[in-house]
Amino acid sequence: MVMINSRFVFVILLTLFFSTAKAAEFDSSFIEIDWLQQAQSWRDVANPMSMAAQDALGAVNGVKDGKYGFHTSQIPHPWWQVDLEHVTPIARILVYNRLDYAPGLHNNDTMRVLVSDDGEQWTQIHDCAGTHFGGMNELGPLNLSFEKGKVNARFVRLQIHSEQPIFFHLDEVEIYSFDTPNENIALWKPANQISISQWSVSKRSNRDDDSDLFPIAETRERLLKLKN
Ligand SMILES: [Ca+2]
Repeated sequence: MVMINSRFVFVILLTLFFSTAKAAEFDSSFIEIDWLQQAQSWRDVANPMSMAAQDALGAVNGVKDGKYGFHTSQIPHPWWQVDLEHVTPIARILVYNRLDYAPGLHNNDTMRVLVSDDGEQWTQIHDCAGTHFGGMNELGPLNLSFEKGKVNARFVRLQIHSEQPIFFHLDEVEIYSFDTPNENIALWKPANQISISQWSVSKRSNRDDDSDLFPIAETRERLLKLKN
């Protein structure tokens, strides 16, 4: 009789232990998710970024896989641009084409490259003029090199020259300056584009994660330690 009671008590205690552990695990996970969602909403209010700007980051996110990094709607003369944040002596521009969608493979054959100091007055520095370029394939990206002092600009805009509505999509854009010739200075810089499409996707930059507004990464680590 005593044995039965002991086993019974043991089972009850074991059940209570796992129930409590499960509840604690659920609570900490729930709190963490809720906290992160709240922090994200605060950040969105403090630093609103249009969907076009969020989609445009896909061409400066360091991912080169032959797929589209951004995707505009079907529109005449569609453009994409990046803001280098200050006037920069540009040495090279590399443009990686999207390769995974045959009907759109030649959309960028009439692409033009423009630069600006203020984002309003633009100067054309290159015209593909019907010449096809590749990307992460044997053909390789559009590879433009400039003499020192020839191209100094803050903004770089890529634009398809087409009166007919056309989709604009690229894999990635890299820009190198004479100041730091081995560093892609376009990486995670603010970008934008003329419009969005049903294929547009929000991308988040590493810089967003390091926002001073709310230490999301630090808080997440702390909560995970509490949970364990
Ligand atoms: Ca990309």
